[in-house]
Amino acid sequence: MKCNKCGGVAVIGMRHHRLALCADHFVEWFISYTQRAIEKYHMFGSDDQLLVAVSGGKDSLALWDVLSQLGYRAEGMYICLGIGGDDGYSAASQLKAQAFAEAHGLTLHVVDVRQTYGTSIPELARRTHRGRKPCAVCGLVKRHIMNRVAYEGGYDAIATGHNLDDEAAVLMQNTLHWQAGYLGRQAPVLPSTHPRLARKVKPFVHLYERETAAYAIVRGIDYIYDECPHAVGSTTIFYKGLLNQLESRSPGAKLSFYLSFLQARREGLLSVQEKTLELNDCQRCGQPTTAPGLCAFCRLWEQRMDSG
Ligand code: Q46
Ligand code: ZN
Ligand code: ZN
Repeated sequence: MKCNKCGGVAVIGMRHHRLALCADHFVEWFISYTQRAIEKYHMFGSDDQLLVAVSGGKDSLALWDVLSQLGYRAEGMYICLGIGGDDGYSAASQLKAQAFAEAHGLTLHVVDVRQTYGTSIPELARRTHRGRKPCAVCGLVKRHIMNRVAYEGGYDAIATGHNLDDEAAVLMQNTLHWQAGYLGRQAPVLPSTHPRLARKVKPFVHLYERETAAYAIVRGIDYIYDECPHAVGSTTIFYKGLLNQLESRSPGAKLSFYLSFLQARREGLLSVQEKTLELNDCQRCGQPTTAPGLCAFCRLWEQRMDSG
C-alpha cells in the first residue's frame, strides 16, 4: 500500500476516505482533519482556555497532543477513580497521563477521588449501589468533578477524546430505544447552560477509533492499552462490534450514520422537545440541580455516610 500523497510506504488505509497515507502525511492529515471539525462545529477559538479530560488512554492523550500542536491553550485533568488497587488500572493510567504531561511540558491537574472525598469509586458504588457495576456512580462523579475544576479554574470548555466509534455506538443504543432526550443532547458541542456547567466539546467525533489508535502509535504516545475492567461486557462494546461488522461490509457506514443523524437533527426531523427544567443551586456544593436541596452528587455521598 502506497501513500496517496508521496508514494512512500503507507501506514494506514482509510477505505471510507479512499485514502492511504505514510506516517508523516497521516499525522499532518489527522491534525488538520481535527482542526476542521473544531471549526465546523465552532467548538472553541485560540483565546479559549481548555481543560482536556485525560484518562491515560489513546484518545485523550492523542487529543491533548493534537490540541497542543495546533497551539491551543490546553491543560489536562486526570481523575483518579481508585479502580484496581495500588498497582491496578487507575494507578497505571495515572502514570501514563503524568509521563505524557512531563514529556511535553504540559500542566496536568490530578483529582484523587479517595483523597478528596474519602472513598474510591468502586467502594462508593459498593456502598450505594449494592453489587451493580460502578459505571453509573463513576459517570456522575466524573461529570461533577470536571464541572467543578473547570468552574474553579475559569476554563472555557472541557474537551473529551470521544471518537466516532464511541459516538456511533451511543447513537445506535439511543436510536434502538428512541431515547429522544438523549438523542437531543448527543452533539459534538454541548453549550454551557449555567455558569457552573462548562461547555463540552468532542474534537474527534469524525475520527474512527483505529485512526486515533494509529495516530497515538505513530506519534509514539505511551498510553494504557487496557480498558477499565468494568468496561468488559458493556453494551457500548457490543454495539461497537455490530457497527464494525457493518463497516467492514460497507466502508463509511459509521461515519454516514453519525453525520446523517446530525444533519437530520439540524433540519428539525427529530424536533426533540427539550423540557426547560428549573435549576436550583445545590445547597452544599453550589452546582445546578433540578432537585430541591442537594444535587445527585452530594446525595450520593450522603448515602455513603448512611451506609457506614
Ligand atoms: S464508567 Fe465504568 Fe468507565 Fe468508570 S467504572 Fe470504568 S468503565 S471508567 S468510561
Ligand atoms: Zn506520504
Ligand atoms: Zn451538590
